[in-house]
Amino acid sequence: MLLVAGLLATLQPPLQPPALPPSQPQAQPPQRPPLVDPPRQPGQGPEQPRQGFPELGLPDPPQPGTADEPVNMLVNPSFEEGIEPWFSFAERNPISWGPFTVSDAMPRTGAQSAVLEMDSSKYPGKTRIHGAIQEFKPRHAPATVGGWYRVEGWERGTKKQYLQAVVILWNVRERIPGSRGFGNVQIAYTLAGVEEPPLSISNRKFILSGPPEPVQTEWIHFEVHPREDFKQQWGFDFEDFEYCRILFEVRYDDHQETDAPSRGTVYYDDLYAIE
Ligand SMILES: [Ca+2]
Repeated sequence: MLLVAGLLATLQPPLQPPALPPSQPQAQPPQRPPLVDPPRQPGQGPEQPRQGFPELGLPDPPQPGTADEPVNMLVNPSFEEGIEPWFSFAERNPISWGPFTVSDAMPRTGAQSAVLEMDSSKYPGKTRIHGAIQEFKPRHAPATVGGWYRVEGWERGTKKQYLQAVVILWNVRERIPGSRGFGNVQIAYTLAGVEEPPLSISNRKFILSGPPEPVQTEWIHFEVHPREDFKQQWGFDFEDFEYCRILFEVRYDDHQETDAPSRGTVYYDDLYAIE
């Protein structure tokens, strides 16, 4: 109907607006408060993509702004500038890691998103991780980390095949309660694909969320609260560490040669980390 109305409107001669006296003052509409950004909304859930309907979509992700607004510590969070400064370990650790790309195939906002293509038939080995990584130096673990992911072509080949976001405090120089000398602490938030912790790593705590099988062909919002979780998991509010590393991943572990292929394409877009 809108299209028809638009066509009709283009066919009709434009109506002349009534002339107003030039000196008549116009009443100003009241200023509305800014819309609340999605990162401030707790929880997670499916969300309709806004592709093609930007004027009807959700508010934009947080941008660096005034002191009252949360500042996203991730640079290039919507992948509009390409890959940098995101990176992966595909070159440094090709035994376990695979690459990711940035493309215009499936943006959530803007023109691009990160693309993680998992396909066990292309790689040997039991473990394969595709992840987009960024590092920064906050004073504490970030209070809030979130963003959107989208899964397509999910084929389960093994039980441990999942999406997760990992927050690592690197080279903690404080005494870590309950530990025996390791220098970094991690929380892995599973986002979809597993119902129990997929690995046992002494300095990594898992916090499980999301469905056992990922929702497909929809952008899914996720949001977690690492600072509170680090305090709960370790009983300590870490402050003296070298930097924080965040990884947004899709991966599999313990994939056997006799298993069916593990496949899936995962897009990430509009990621954020707020101190
Ligand atoms: Ca984008």
